[in-house]
Formats: sequence, C-alpha cells, structure tokens
Amino acid sequence: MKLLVLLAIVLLIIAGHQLLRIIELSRGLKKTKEWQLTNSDNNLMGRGMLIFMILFFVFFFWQILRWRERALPSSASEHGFKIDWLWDVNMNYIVIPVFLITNFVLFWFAYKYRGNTNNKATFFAHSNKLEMLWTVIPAVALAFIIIFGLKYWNEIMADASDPNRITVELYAKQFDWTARYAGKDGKLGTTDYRQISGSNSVGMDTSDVLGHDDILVKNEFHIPVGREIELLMRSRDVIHSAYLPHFRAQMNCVPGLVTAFKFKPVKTTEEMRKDPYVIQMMAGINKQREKEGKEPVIFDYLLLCNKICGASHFNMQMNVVVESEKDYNVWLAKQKPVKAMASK
Ligand SMILES: [Cu+2]
Repeated sequence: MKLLVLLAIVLLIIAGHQLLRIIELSRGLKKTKEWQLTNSDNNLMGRGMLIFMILFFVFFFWQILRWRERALPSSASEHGFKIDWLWDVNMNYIVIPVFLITNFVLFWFAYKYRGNTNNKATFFAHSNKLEMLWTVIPAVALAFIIIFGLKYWNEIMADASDPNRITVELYAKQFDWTARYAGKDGKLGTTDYRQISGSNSVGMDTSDVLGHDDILVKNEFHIPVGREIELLMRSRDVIHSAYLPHFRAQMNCVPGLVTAFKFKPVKTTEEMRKDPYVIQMMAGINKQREKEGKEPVIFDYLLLCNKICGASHFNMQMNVVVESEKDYNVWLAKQKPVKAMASK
C-alpha cells in the first residue's frame, strides 16, 4: 500500500514536470517567453481579483448573520454599557467601514488597473495633499479611541469606593474556584499560604479570629442586584484569570498578589432568563446541544478562567447568581462559616 502511494506521488511529479515542458515548448512556438504575461493572462488575474473580493465580502457578511445570535447579551453590569458603547462605535463606525473600503479599493484597483501591454504607468512621486489626508484622518480616529478608552478605563478600574459594597474573594487554583464572604463581622480574615492544607484549601490564617466566621462556597456564588460588588482575587499556583463575560469584567489572578475589580450588577439571573435575546440565544445553543446528544441548559451568569492555565482549564468555571437583596440574604444565612466546616 505504502509503495503504491509512493509510486503515485513519483508519477505525479513526473507528470507535472512533463506538463511544464509542454507549456514551455508551446510558448516557444508562440514566440513568447513563459515569464511574459499576455493580456489574456492579465484579464484572467484581474477578474480573479474581483471574484475573490465578492466571495470574501459574502463570507464576511454571512459570518455576521450566522453567528449573530451567539454574541453576548447586552451588559448585565453598569460599567458594561460604556464598554459596549465604545466597542460598537469602534466596530460600526471605524473598523468595519475601513475594512470594507480598503479591501474594496484593493481588489477593485487590482482589477481596474490590471496589466495591459498598451498602457504605460504614470510617474507619480509625491503629493502633500494625500500625505496630509492619510495622516490626519487616522490620527483623529486613533485619538478618539485612545481618549475615550483611557477615560472609561480610569472610571472602570478605580478602586471600590461605596461604603455599602459587598466584598467577595475569588480564590483560583488548578482547577476550580472558591468564593469567600466576610461573614457576620463584615471583614475577611487574613490569609497565609503556608497554612494551605486539605482542610484549609484557600490558606486562611487560622490564628486570625476575623476569618473564623468567613464563608466559603464552591460551584456557585450569589450577589445582590444593584449593589457595588468588590471582587478580590488570589491564586494558589499559576496565573488564572477571572472572566465574567456578562458583566464585562476580567482580571488576572496572580499568585502572591491580591487583585481587585468592582462592578454593579443591574439585572438578576431571572430577569436575564426572560430577556428576548437571551431566550433566542439559549434556543440556538440548546438546538446544537441536542444535535450532539447533550442535555439542554438554562442561562446562567458564569465566572470562567480565561488563562490557559493547564489541562483542565476548560472546566474551571463557577455559576454566578444575581438576585434581589432579600433572596441574597436568605442564601447567605444558609451558608456555613469556615470554623464549622473545619470542625466537621
Ligand atoms: Cu485557570
């Protein structure tokens, strides 16, 4: 079998070589050289450019329509609307129009000014007007992106300042998350990595009484709607990244550091499940899951790890439940403090 494949390849190479010889010989008869392009070659190339452009644009718009319903729903956090606005302005008014215009011009000119043995190229060395145009327009566009980008960055990345905020610590390790709440005293206990052990998986400093009423939760954590949430992030082993796409939030979790991100959720999980776009999006997802023989799922806010942190990275996620303050307090009251868990 292998010999046959090898033989086929060798024969193919010989056939290709012979074909080239024939082309060379026929060119000899036509008294042109193989590197000299005829007008019909140029026409073929020019039309090819046009056809490519059309297929390229059709594919581009087809993709937008095809994957439209898999895009993230509208923001579930207050600051997220600013990020979305900036994204939309960037894409709809700058990136996509520039992409369409430049690619149209690129392929159209390749067609329109295709080689012709009767034409002579124009000598054109310099134009101040043109230089000005293609310097000023990109400069204005970039200035807009940078100024608004920096303005929103500073607002979004500012420290949490609301005295009524709720602080949740997210502890990352290969390959799961643990969320920690301050408990009754409202203060998170200090941590000490040297105390990490089987029963003290997040490395709480057991000598700090502030930590004794702290609450640890896995798989899912709850936050109330309309309150400022301060996330403090730690990592045990490698750099992870806490990614909350629906809240337009992401922050690296770095071993040896505490990083922070603040945001205010504006829609509860239930409200999001009733959103017409989310209903349509989930229907599309479940249709695909059905094809793959998987159970249907309902919408949940997710905390994902967005750093390729190891073999089970894909599995590193936690559900986030946003609910009314009342429901949140009921849920929190049911969670057991660390002390009780350790003595089990
Ligand atoms: Cu990770």
